[in-house]
Amino acid sequence: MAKDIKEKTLVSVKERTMCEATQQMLEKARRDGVKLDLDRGIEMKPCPIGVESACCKNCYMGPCRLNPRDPYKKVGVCGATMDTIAARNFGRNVAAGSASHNDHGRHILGLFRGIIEGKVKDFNIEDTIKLERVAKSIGIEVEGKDIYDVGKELCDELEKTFSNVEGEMPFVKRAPKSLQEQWRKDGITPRGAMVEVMELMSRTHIGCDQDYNNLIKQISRTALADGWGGSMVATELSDIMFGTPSPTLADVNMGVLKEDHVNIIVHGHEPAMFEGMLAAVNDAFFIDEAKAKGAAGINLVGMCCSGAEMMSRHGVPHAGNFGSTEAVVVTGAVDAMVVDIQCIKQGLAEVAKCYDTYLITTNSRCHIEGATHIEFEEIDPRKCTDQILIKAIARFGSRKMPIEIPSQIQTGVHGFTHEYIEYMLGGTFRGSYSPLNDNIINGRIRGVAGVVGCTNPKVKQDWVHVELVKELIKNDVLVLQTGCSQISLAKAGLLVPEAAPLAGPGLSEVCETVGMPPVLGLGSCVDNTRILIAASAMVKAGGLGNTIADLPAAGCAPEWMSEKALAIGQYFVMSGVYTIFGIGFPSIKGTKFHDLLFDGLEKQGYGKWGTASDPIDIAHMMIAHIDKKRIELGIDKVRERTLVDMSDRREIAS
Ligand code: SF4
Ligand code: MSK
Repeated sequence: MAKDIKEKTLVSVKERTMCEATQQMLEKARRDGVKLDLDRGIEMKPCPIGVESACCKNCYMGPCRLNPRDPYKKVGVCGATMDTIAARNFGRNVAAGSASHNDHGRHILGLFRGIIEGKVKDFNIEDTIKLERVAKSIGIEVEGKDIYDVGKELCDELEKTFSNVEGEMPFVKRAPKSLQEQWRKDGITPRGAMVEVMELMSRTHIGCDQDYNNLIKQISRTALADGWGGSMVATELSDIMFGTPSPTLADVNMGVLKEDHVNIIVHGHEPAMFEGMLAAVNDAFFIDEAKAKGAAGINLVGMCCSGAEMMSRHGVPHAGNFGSTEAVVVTGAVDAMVVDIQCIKQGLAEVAKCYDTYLITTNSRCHIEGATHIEFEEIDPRKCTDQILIKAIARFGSRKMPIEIPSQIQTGVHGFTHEYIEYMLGGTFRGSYSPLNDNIINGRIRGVAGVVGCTNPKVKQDWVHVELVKELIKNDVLVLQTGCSQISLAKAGLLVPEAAPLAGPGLSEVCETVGMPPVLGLGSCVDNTRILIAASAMVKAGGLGNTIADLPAAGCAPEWMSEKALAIGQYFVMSGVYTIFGIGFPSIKGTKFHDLLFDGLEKQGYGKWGTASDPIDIAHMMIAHIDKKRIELGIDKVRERTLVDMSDRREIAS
């Protein structure tokens, strides 16, 4: 083990994370001489020029560094200005983020096609009602047709999400009409993901598009190709194939590991391999094999976004978010950490080696030096999953590491969807968003916030998420969550109906009446598209304006870190949402490009970006925006409500 940890230089584990289980494992790792991302995060001193995106390495005349404190004093060797450099850097981040989600969506579509064509036998169509609903939403006739014929048409239509070179992506039709028209007028309606990413990369090459006002159009089109394209395809087809989630109780945090079980963690983003593992761990043969090695059984748990998705869909326990993926290995109890794509730290290979854990990569698009690679193929999932089980069971049988499992477990309700919100608030026979809109109009619910995204070791893990959400619900703002943020709040115990008293009087009244938590978990980071659909449904239900930008709503990624997060933020902004990023933002305040993102886009009728680091400040920026929208809608005067107590009730009854 690496013995280079200098106690003097380390800050208290309590400053690195508010997750007690992760604190315990960070302490242990330090004792063991193993360095985790949470400590690497404080040691790394980021380049101050890079932080504000004032450098360019798009050609070898550079790299060119401009002065962030005096951004217009210098230009690059080619003459590129600060605005061009920042816009190109931002654009390339968005291209990578959008490419990641579209790559994910394209693989999900490939699996769906395999099922429809009968080539993939081990997966199925679980939700035929949703298949028909999604098909109808993009104009496919379903009446009287065989479900596989509808599926074939849906495949062919959704293929255009990726391969179109002209026209519009199919799911653009699901956005509010006025927003579609605005995109068309501004020339930013996404055509196909491949062409959008290709054009953005081409336009950001040296000597091409050097006007940030023109670049932002292709940046926006590429981001919209993520939210209304690949991500939405991934979410909708995953629901169709594996089942649309509905609220379910699930356990979160490292206490879900079991010392007397073979523990297998799945971490990443695409659900197919995890679904394959779920089937394999229930095979009596492997359960007997595990028992023969002295285990009480096999314990399959998730982490990060794969985990959030499987928890929503099947109630599979979840061991923690992005900030805990290395820490969990320090328990010594993880027999195999199985990964597919995205947000998998290379540092895991070293930590896994230190604790004698198998780190197993399964996807041809994501190998890690030092990890064992066992390729997962949807056409024959057991070939991969059985080998994983054999290795994990063998590791259990020869465990050498001392085991220390933190005791923390929080049970919460997960698995909300835009469909379930409609049913929950509208009822079985009148499912609609009108009751939600009514509660916003009458002021019981002040507005809706999406709080989503990663954790980032630049700051204390989970803290901004938790404090921000507490402040929002206290002020009657209903919070929708996805991704690693949802896990932060689950660990803090807010994803339960019993958290309703933490909300303000109006929101808490709605939660008590419906029996729902004030914080609704909607799944993984691709599932942010559920928020887009919910927002579109709110517009369609009426009373809250004509487009998403009119809604009393706002979004935040308090601890963002990935390029995917930037693509998500930009598609929310271009869908009409005020979107705040915590930690910081890669542009310089006062420059023209920064002003365009943080003000100009709103003046064009879209949303806008914001940034702040203090959770209470962020909450009140979001609330101020929600209140501004309430005034614009003319619903700022909260209707006088008579609160009826028990003595009133007796009087009424007598
Ligand atoms: Fe420098 Fe221009 Fe080359 Fe960028 S593209 S590295 S600014 S010369
Ligand atoms: S995994 S993108 S750390 S949410 Fe989706 Fe979590 Fe952010 Fe990755």
